[in-house]
Amino acid sequence: MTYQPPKVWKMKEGNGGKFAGINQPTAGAREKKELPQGDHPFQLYSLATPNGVKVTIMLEELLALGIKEAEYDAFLINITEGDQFGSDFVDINPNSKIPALLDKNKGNPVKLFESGSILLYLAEKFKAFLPQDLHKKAETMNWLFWQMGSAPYLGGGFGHFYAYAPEKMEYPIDRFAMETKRQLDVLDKNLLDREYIIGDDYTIADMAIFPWYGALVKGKLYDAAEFLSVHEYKNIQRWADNILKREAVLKGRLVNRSWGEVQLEERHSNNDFKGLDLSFDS
Ligand SMILES: N[C@@H](CCC(=O)N[C@@H](CS)C(=O)NCC(=O)O)C(=O)O
Repeated sequence: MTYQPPKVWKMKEGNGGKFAGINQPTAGAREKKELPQGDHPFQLYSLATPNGVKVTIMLEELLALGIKEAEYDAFLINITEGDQFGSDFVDINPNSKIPALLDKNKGNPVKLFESGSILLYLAEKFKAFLPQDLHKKAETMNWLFWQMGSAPYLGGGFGHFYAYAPEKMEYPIDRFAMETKRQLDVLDKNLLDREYIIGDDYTIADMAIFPWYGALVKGKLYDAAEFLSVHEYKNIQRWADNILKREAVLKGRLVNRSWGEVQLEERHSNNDFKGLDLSFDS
């Protein structure tokens, strides 16, 4: 390692690697830009990355329960084009990251950002996928917040240095591969005698964890299945296979997907899934 940090860090052209075009050390809107709005109670501005998919799975699960008040319009936010820095988006999420959700809430709108916060909001609003029992609720929260705190090591740490950084560097790849495998082992041990993350109940903890760790063990993240020996995590594999049987999950993964063979850039009703192969990439 030959790099010597200067006394004061300054942004250099291109030092954001693959995401150099969008990363800057400042926050706030970069341009005035309106967001479209549909007729449904919820307006989602997102992309089918793991953080985005958590929310679309939840919305599709709520609709599958017959909760019509959870109907939503999903609009595409193209983060490589910088849509997350438009003024309307920043007004909902000052952190400029997908997912962002607007609950029209009968004329008294609620702005929502951070996927964990959105899951919790929806679970409480519709009294679904969050057990009321004190112990079960506490455990759901534990695992929801575990996901929010852990996935940045998987994504921003391991994924960034293994898949995106302009050069392969042993130290960070080693450091974050070890941490990612430790996290996988935590999950695998937890799932040893449990069907779902907290036991018998399928909750927002499963919806938060699946798009990251389920995708990872199924070889869909960073092309890292062999490198991380994901086949060893038998309990996570079984859990992920089980979750992938849920139609709401298959639908949720597809919403705001703008790449690959099967795409659905915007979603406005259940009809939008007609004719699409929901089992893509499974
Ligand atoms: N902790 C946030 C993370 C959101 C996040 O990192 N979103 C990424 C896509 S997965 C994003 O919008 N990146 C755009 C950017 O960094 O400018 C959440 O869970 O909602």
